[in-house]
Amino acid sequence: MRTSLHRRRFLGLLGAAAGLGAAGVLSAPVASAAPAAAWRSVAEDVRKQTRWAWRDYVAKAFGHDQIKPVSGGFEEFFVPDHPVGLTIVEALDTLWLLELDAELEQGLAWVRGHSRFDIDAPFQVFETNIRMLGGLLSAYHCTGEARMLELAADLGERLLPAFTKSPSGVPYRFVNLATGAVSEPATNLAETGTYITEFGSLSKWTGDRRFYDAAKRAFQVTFDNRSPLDLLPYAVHAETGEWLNTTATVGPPADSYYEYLWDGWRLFGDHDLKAWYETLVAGILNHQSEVVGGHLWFAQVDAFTGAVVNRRQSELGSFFAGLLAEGGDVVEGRRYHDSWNVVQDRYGVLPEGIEYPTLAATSKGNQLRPEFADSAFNLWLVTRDELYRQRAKKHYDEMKRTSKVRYGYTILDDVTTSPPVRGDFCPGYWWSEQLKYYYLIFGDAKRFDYRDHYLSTEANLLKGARR
Ligand code: IFL
Repeated sequence: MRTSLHRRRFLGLLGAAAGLGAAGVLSAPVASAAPAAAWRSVAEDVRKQTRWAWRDYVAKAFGHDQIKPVSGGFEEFFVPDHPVGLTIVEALDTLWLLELDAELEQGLAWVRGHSRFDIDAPFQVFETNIRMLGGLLSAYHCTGEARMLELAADLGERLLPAFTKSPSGVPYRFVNLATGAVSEPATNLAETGTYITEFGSLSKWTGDRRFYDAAKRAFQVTFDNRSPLDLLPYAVHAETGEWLNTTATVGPPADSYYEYLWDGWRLFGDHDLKAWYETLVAGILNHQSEVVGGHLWFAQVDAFTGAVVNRRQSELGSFFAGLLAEGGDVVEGRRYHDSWNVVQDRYGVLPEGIEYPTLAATSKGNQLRPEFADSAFNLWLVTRDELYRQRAKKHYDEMKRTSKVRYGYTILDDVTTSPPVRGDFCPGYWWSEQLKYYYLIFGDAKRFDYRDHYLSTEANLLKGARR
């Protein structure tokens, strides 16, 4: 835990502005519980929606990375003309958890027959890791099928040059999967530090330490370069390890860097990662938090002076509420989720970006985002407060109301109009994230260990499958 000085200062700020008791405990009553059967029927509905959307994906876009659910077309995610079955790989552990076993077998059969990674094109290392490597590893964890681990090991090997060819150990953004050629050294925190759980699982399951060590080194380089305020700017150069800007944010492109410090500790018991998480989150709570209109937000600040750079908040930042709670800062996590809940109440579907003093939307679309449901799920796991199920239910209902189209679920281009303006695209993460969070929070999934589990930033299940 961070020092009591940090904690007292922060709670003092919250208590004064937001009516917290002396112990820093929220005074709002815990919402009353709906009968378990009512929640189970919502979970069953999630399962029905998943099966329905999967059938349309198979009919219209099977093997392609992502379906265009309005037109019934498709598009690739990593490289044009090089599908890697992204939606299938993202969906595998969700299908397993939801006990959609016929659909799971369809997906596994495609992967067995078609997945190969000797592709002569640059792939984004971060996205390939969290989506493809994580998807294959979670499929292995859930099904025990050795082929999934073989494919993961092959892919991990092809990603490794991004780390080993970098003089500093901070990974390049792109690597050619066939040749190992690296490119784009100007990178950011998320693309530097979102590897330890996938690479670490690969190390654990193959006995090859190189993956874990590469992921940890990238953390070490950036942590050692922290500012005197214990903050990290978000832009970094892979070859030198030097900062390319001075702005600190908890949103993109930094977000999952913090998540993976905590997760690396949780999954592998690495005390360095825990200490680094606590140091940096103390810096964030001390220098980035502010209460505006009774609501807790995290400003973007200059990492060296603490001066506020702007008061914009990305929807992706809402994941931080759940992370804070997981890391022991439950009061702050709850408070931050309350802030985002005000945005959900205002817009129905969260806009991609807001200016938090006014809650005005600065980016009006919504790319079918999971973060609010993700943090509701994590807060529910930590507190078991029904409030978070109710917020997740509203998220689910709003998604059904606004995003359900002929062949599945689509992104929205503008959530501020009524009805919202729809796009024509379903991101791969929807299959891995929302469907899983909803099912697990509403149901009592018998294949999921609610007490001891790990879901990655992409919600890939790397621990806690009950086979
Ligand atoms: O890929 C998803 C994942 O949750 C992440 N960043 C953004 C995506 C979802 O919004 O880490």
